Amino acid sequence: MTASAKTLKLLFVSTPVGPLGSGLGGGVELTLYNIAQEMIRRGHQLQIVAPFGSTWNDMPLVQIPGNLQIIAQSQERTAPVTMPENSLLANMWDYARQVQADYDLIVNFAYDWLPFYLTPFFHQAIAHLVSMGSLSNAQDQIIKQLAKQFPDTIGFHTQTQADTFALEQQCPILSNGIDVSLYDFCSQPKQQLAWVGRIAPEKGLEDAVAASQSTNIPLKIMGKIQDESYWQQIQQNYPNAPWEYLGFLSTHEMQQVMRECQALLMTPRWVEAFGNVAIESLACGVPVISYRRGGPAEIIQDGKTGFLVEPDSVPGLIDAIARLFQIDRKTCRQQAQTEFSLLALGDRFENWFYKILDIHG
Ligand code: HBI
Repeated sequence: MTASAKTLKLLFVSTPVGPLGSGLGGGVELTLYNIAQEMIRRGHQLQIVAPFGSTWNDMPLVQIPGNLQIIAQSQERTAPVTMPENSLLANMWDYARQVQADYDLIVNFAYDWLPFYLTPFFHQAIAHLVSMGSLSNAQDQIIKQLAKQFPDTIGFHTQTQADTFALEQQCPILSNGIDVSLYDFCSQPKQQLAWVGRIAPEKGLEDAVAASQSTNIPLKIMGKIQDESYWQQIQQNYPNAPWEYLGFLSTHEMQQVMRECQALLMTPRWVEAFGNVAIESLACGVPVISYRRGGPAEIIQDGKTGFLVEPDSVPGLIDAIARLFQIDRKTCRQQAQTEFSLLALGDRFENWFYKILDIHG
């Protein structure tokens, strides 16, 4: 450890939509876990403020009770900020307020109004990792307001995602990363496709099922069912599609299925902030076929590590599936290893933290 690269005392405050390990937190759960793991490996001290019932027993958690926050993507753009009684979000941030003097930096992983609003009331620095694109006017406004005061403290995953907030300031773009060693390369896939993600309208699963029905290539579906009626509707609309739902799997189990697929299909209806599943797929050597929308459009090297398709075009997906022979699966794995490793992720986040604290690494 060089003299200037200081050991930090970090307090990570989780997303309040579900216990860590439940899958309800979507991509931000994996992001939080990976950054925490890498900061600990680098010798920083870390505490994670997590919802009660979190199951990450290999991480330093403080579990806070309270009622979950409504997921932001189910709200209207003009929806007012809502707080349930005995709000978990409020309880987590009251804890953070009480212990803030014990830490050099607090890092917020919630896509909620409160932590952004509270920032000027804290005497400790707070970094915000914005985990989704623009969804509501109230959230846009509070992010805009904070970006004016502390532009270095608002981090995004991709420029496309940051652009949805139309900020005047240029804020840090952090990409994302995974522990590539957890994903096993496979050179000879089976005749099957993968779709991985929260089963909810913004993820556009129906298009992947439609493509599976048209090509008659089996589709392995993995992820948390967040919207049951949406899932039921898909099953009714595509009764003959050869899909199989495998549930919400651990990273190890998911990659065991993913790696044997010809491709991952990504069908986002919204501007996906990043798309963790895209780099998980690349790590397995699996090309990604995705709508040219949001994070995946900045990750996939069109024609080299997958294909970018006209948004919402099922024929586009089918055409890309027919061209998969053009992709060298080893190139996919290599991109994950160079751009999206834990080392690359850790450098980006550590440099962000040092910059906020004005420590020159
Ligand atoms: N909704 N209100 C709210 N707060 C969050 O932190 C949140 C969310 N919806 C989804 C979500 N976080 C994560 O799944 C994404 O950030 C990836």
